[in-house]
Amino acid sequence: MSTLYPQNNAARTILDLGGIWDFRFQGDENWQTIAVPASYNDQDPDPRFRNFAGIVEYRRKITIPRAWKDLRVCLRFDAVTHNARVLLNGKEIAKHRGGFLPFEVELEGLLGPGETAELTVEADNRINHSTLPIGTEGETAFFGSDNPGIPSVEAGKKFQEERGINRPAFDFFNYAGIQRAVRLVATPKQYIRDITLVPSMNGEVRYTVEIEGDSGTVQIEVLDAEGNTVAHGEGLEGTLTIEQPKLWEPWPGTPYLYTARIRFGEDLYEQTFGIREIRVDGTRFLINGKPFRFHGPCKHEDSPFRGRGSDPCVNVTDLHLYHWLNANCFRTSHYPYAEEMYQLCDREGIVIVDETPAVGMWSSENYGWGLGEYHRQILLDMIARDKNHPCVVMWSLGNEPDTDSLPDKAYDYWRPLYDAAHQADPQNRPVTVVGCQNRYERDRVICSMDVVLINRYYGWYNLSGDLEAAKYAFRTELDWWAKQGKPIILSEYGADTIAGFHGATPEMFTEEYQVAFYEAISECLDERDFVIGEMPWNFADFATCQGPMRVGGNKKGLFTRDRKPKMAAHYFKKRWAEAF
Ligand code: BDP
Repeated sequence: MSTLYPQNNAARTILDLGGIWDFRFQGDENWQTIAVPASYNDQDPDPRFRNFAGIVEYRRKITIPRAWKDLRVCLRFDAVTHNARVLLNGKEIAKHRGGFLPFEVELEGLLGPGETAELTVEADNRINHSTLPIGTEGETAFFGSDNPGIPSVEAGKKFQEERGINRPAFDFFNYAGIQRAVRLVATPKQYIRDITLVPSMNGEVRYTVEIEGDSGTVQIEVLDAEGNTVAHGEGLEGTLTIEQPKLWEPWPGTPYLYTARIRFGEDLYEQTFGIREIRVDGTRFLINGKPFRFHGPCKHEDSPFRGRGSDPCVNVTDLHLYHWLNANCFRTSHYPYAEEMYQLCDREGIVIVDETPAVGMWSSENYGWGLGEYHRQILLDMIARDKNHPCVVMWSLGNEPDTDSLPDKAYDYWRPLYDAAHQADPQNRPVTVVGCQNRYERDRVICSMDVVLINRYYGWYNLSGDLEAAKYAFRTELDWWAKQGKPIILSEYGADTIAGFHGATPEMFTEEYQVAFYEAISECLDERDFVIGEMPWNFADFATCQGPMRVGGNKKGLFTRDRKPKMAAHYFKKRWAEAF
């Protein structure tokens, strides 16, 4: 479903419903206070907030302004994690599956101008074999401490299950709730439903507009950054021409943005876009015909207090730290981020690899769980949401699936998704899926992608602490990739590092080891032309579920969770300053 990002303009009005809502665990009697948008998990010290698996309820009153007469009114949720049910005065009005993409519901016939109703949102944080990301159902958790087969431990697991437990098959805290904005949006009754823009470097912009209603023809006008009209057209689709177009260039170039102003009857929508072309040519990744090298750490949506909750201050601070680092990109590991982050990256010139929430598929059994159709739908919704952003240069179908145990089965699962992404994307961006450290020579999926993205932990999870052996092993693998003729991005590599923990001898967990680790891997990367990118894991320390491998979360950040640089951040700041 495509739902245009809410906009306040001469024709449209937004009423933001952020603030303090009522909250309770379903089944409880009493309500308490909770902030929206934010994950609920860190807003109360009661362990239930961290450990609960099930449905929580949010409640508040909403009123449609009397002035919104003769308008179409929608309730728009940017993301409710993971599954949502929306009720108005106790009556279900919408349901949504998946925790990282928007949905909306029209209020026509449900609530009129001047009327007030009680809005309830049920958010279900349960993860299992039918959700993306995946939760385990009894099998040994990847980051857990369960020893399979020991009767007493098995009994303990059963005890947990009877009481309801979430076991993530992924390495980030399962934050949940209303994590992004909720808004009432008013548009004219006959309205613009969707806009698709496909710009070319020669200044031609193909456009398609979808409308609801028949109140006249569509008018489209393109404005440059100074507000001058530089092209205009008419009709539901066509091609506009901008003379002497200014290109959208990744940082440190100028990410020049145009605005397409679309009018239809009483309605108006302004869609920003950038002119840039993406192409994979042999082992090169070209942006506007120029070879582009990706260098920037992967991220999470993760910060103190808010958990995964969207916050413009955190987003701006993070991107300014990307500039400070001389980084030019990130991957939205491991789910689509809040829309405001993409808008910001459009403006800041930070390039994005946009990833679905298909993470935790590390067993070949996943292919028997019937996830394919749901996965496809999420992928299409993500592309529909993000298709016009110049910052998005590649789609990632998912992170670290099993692709080498049953290579043909894996191929049959991933290939149709690859094709679907190409078909759905009007700009036909390159498509990838991020590979885990595996028997790469058996794999048919990863090497068939447009760009090969591989996560490698030589010197950390394997050959731990021995960087000479790590280099030798990594070079052995790179020799193999050299023969495949593909562009390669090292899409994760890193070492857990306790900020302030030092050693004259660089041993694991010290800041010195993190730097030595990155120096060693850089050495191998710098020898190979076909390596077109490096994305250290991770930008900042982040929250995970509890487990014997995690001391207060994942500590592979270049920054601490409160965004203080470790020594490795300074290492990359210097390395990347020389990389342009
Ligand atoms: C990779 C995963 C990532 C983890 C990372 C780690 O893609 O989500 O956080 O390992 O272990 O396998 O730090």
